[in-house]
Amino acid sequence: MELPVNDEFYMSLALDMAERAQGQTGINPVVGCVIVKGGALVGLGTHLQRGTAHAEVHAVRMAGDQAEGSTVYVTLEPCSHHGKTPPCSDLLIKAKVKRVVVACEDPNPVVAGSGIERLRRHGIEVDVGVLRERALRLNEKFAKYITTKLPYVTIKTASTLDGKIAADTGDSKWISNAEARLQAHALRHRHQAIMVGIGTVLADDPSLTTRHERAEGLQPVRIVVDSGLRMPAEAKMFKDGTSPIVVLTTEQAPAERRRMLEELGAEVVACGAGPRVDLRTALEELGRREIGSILVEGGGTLNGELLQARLADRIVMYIAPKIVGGKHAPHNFDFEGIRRMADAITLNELQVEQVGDNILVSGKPAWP
Ligand code: AOF
Ligand code: ZN
Repeated sequence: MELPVNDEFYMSLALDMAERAQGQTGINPVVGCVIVKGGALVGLGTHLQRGTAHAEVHAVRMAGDQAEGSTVYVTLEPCSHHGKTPPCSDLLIKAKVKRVVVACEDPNPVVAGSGIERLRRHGIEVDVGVLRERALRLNEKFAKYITTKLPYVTIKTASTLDGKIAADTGDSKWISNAEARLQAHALRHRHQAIMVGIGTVLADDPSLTTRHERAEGLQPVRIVVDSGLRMPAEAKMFKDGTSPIVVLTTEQAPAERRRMLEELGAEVVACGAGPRVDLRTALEELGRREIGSILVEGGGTLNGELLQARLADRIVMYIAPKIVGGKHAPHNFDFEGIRRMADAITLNELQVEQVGDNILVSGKPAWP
């Protein structure tokens, strides 16, 4: 199909580039930039890593003299502040570009519209909102972190039709199909950390690494919620040394267990006086360590506690067409439960998709 050559045509290219950089910019957003002059592409740029050049810098450099009088497509409002790099709006002004098309405003309070304003003040035509929804979606994690300093929390589950994440016996290999499990690894790749409860470590001894054909080098931080510090020294996680391990516990945790885990290389963080890990404090602590997004891979207790504490931003559920029963088989969301249906947690912006014979349901939880 021939795509019409219009603003969306170029903005979607900028968004495609940004999309591919997901998972490698840390707490920074992913941003793409495309420069067009006289109906031809003259510059392309993507923000690749925190601390390195912004998307506009790469694109303007590539365009060289052709930036003058050009149209610049950028997926996020050009910045106006001196962060780790100088302001992009000044760069575009200096390059004498004619028009800037922006997909969405920068939610960063130090920018928040001031980049657009600065461009306009210098006589540059600015249009905002081309493919806005897609751009917002792309930087949801960044938006949450930069406005709250709390990491964006995605809960991912794989359950049976009757909501179980294992059989009565504990057997859980496998519930979801191979394609769904591959997607789960891609999801890991797009988060800065993976979080599990100690129950999952004791039951499955997971390595919590991203096994993806072309993403070997980029491993999320591994976080274990472990109130009583039951984490065993033999855990597989300690063996591979691929990425940092953070163990979240309470001030009541036994000092000698703490020392043992620290000697194995884990960072142990006390979150509240106990007896359970205070999850809100935990997220604050992780935010302070510049962890801006977390993929929670259960089990049911941690998932349930996060829901109850209203700390989940997105839920992604793979549901397999299996029914396993069992009174004691663990559920994907284990918590006390609501009393009236009117108090149920609901999913907004629901998306339903079929992944082979599995069903993928995702959305944003909302509390009444
Ligand atoms: C842009 N283009 O490509 C990106 C922007 O510490 P710094 O200098 O990297 O600044 C980070 C902030 O800059 C980040 O929080 C966000 O507000 C903006 N990111 N802006 O014009 C880009 N990555
Ligand atoms: Zn910038």
